[in-house]
Amino acid sequence: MIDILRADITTLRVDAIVNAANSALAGGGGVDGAIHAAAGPELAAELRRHHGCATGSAVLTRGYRLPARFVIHAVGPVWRGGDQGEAALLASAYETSFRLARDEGSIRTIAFSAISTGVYGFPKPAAAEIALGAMMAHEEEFERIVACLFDDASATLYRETLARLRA
Ligand code: AR6
Repeated sequence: MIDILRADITTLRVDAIVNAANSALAGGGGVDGAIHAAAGPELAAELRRHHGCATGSAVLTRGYRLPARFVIHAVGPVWRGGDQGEAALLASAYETSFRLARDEGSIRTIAFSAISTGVYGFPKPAAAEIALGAMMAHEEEFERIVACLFDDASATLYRETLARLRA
């Protein structure tokens, strides 16, 4: 089941949430900043042991003070006009996140932020297609997959895109 929610991802009671991180895994603004603030300083301490993460990949940590037990820190691409492999890198960030979640073994419910669509500038309609395409491909492996959007316009865009992809 794919659910589209307008919510602050740090409040969701799911097994894992997927963060929009940077390749230094250094924390930052946006959803990353909100997740670090809610999880507490232990999250940054665990991330320091990873020495970064390539664009298009992801790492899994515990959730500490979050309601979610795990955080998957996915690194999406910065949008540079679309001819720098951005679409494939964004798809890879989703695929790696799903693989880490499946390999962990106990994750049945997972919520994704809209990776790369904030300060990284990925056009939202194209990002929605990539995100929802990946979610549909993995739908049977999880009890619940949440697409978590932070504003009403994005939630509407995702609902319309999902309806189109399912048609
Ligand atoms: N819950 C859910 N979604 C949120 C929240 C929240 N609390 N806050 C923001 N969003 P961004 P990026 C949405 O900029 O583009 C950071 O500094 C927001 O509306 O957080 O991948 C990192 O450290 C947007 O649609 O991530 C990186 O350096 C989406 O989250 C860089 O930004 C992603 O926006 C990553 O940029």
